Amino acid sequence: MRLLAFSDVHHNLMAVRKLRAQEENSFDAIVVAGDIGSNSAPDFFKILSTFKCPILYVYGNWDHELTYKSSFGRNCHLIHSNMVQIGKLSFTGFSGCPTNWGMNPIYGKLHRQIEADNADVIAALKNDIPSISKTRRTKAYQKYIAQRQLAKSEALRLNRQGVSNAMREAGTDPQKCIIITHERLSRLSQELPGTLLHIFGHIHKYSDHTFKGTRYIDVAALDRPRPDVGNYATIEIDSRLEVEAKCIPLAQ
Ligand SMILES: [Mn+2]
Repeated sequence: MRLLAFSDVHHNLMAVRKLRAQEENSFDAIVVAGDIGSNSAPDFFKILSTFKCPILYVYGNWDHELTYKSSFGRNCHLIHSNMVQIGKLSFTGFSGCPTNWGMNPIYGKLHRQIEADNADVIAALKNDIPSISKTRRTKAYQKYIAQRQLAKSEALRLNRQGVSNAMREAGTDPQKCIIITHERLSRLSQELPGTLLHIFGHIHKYSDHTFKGTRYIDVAALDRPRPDVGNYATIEIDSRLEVEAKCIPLAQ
């Protein structure tokens, strides 16, 4: 099993074209750990679709305008608490992150509930422009703001739970499971001990380390390439995990 993994393109389609030109058609799957850039997504997936393998992706905060029903082609699979099986490996994870959950359905549901609970405050903010500063001093307004803040971390908790549930329901062996998210998942060793590999991005650097049997690989340097570090990775998964980090020279 050979994977190509990268993240945080931030509309930089030139980097993706270079990456494509540099690589052979030799992957079993491509993993994209979010922050494609909402408007660039159709072109981005068009380039990647020239690889003849499935593309597994999650959304990040830069993808907040993309719906969870968009289809970028039959080979492209949005990862969102679902399981995708490729060979002997299972892929799961979730889309969106607390920086901006965008259209994440779990966050959307929480958000709608808060809007309904605070309809009076929202109406006062909209309609009563001369006394907006007065509204902002009310307890009801403070409560509304506090609820909106809390919804971000609650969405994270529920999305994490969605991944655990999906793995449990599918009877997935964590040692054959790859978890993809935009932001690194903390406490993974407690919730899903023995997970084979966690691929993520968001913090713009390349890093690769192992903790309690799980390999953590941050592949988020594509938009800010440095010659001394990799900005995408090819990952061989057999009895052991071999990672080759690569760099795209963006200088002309
Ligand atoms: Mn990000």
